[in-house]
Amino acid sequence: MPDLKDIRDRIRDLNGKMAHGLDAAIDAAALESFRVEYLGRKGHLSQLFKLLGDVSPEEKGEAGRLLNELRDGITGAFEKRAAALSASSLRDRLLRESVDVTLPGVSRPVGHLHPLTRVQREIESIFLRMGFDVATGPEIETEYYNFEALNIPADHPARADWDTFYISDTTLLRPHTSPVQIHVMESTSPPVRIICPGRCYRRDAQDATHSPVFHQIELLWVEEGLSLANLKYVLELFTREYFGPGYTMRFSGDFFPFTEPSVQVHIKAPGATHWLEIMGAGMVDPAVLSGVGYDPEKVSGFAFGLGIERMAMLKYGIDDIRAFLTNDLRFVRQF
Ligand code: FA5
Repeated sequence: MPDLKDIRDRIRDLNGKMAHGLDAAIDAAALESFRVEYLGRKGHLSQLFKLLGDVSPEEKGEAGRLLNELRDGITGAFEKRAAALSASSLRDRLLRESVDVTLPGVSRPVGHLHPLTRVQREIESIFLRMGFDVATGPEIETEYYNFEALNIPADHPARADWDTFYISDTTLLRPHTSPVQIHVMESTSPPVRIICPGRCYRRDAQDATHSPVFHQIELLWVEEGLSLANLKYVLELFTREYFGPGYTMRFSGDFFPFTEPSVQVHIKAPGATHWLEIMGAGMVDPAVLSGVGYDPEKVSGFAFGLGIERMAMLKYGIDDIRAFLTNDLRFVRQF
């Protein structure tokens, strides 16, 4: 039967052991083992409390008080240790994760738009201000939209210039943006006032002014009472807005199966000695209008297709179209 002296001895032993145990608990896992060993359901403390049942009634009160004191002592020491450990692990983490704000940063250079994208957006914005909408169409076209609907039947010699990269027997990479005109007219009643920017593909040999892949902007205006004079006026307004003063525009006769009459437009930069062809244009052929269900007796229209690369070359003095595609940063960074 344990007496008060036994209890006191055991309490002293346990206090000593506990001090060592706590010193050894240097991380969260060791601290948890300590908790289980001393304060757990089957731990040292609860073993001691079990002895209380065998202590004589006269000594029980004092023994209970001493055990409660022991429990408070161990719990307090445990909590102090836990708080100290978590503070030091936080300190470790902060030290580990600290950033030296005095080191130079990683600089990310800001990019900018490719000159062709800029020119395309600039041209679009001029026509948007004049009241045109932007429409787009597929780069893989059917022969129908690319040729027949544009008044170019299968045996027409003009087809040879434009039947280029076939995808299947009846579909090809479009050589111009004119098929978009047909898509738009088929689904819209006049008046129609649109521009259609997009990529085009041709079998042209690469030289300073030709590329097998290039960009066009198509324009189409169909309404009652339009004439070649309206086309000329729109073009004059546009070239003045886009190029500014000093550039000269020249019209000359041309042939396109889908316009009648047809013209070619050349521009000469200030001080330049040569003209650069920038677009084909003309009054929409009545056969094209009736093909989409319009009445050519009531409405007329004009259209053009201009080359975006050539517009950029003229404005920025670029003398070789290949510069747009060579990915030479010295070229691109000038814009
Ligand atoms: C056409 O493509 C007609 N569809 C234009 C048109 C539209 C006429 C509506 C009438 C009514 P053309 O083949 O001339 O026409 O090309 C028009 C412009 O595209 C040229 O003036 C030129 O600026 C540009 N272009 C044509 N081929 C190339 C090429 N290989 N590389 C760069 N630009 C080109």
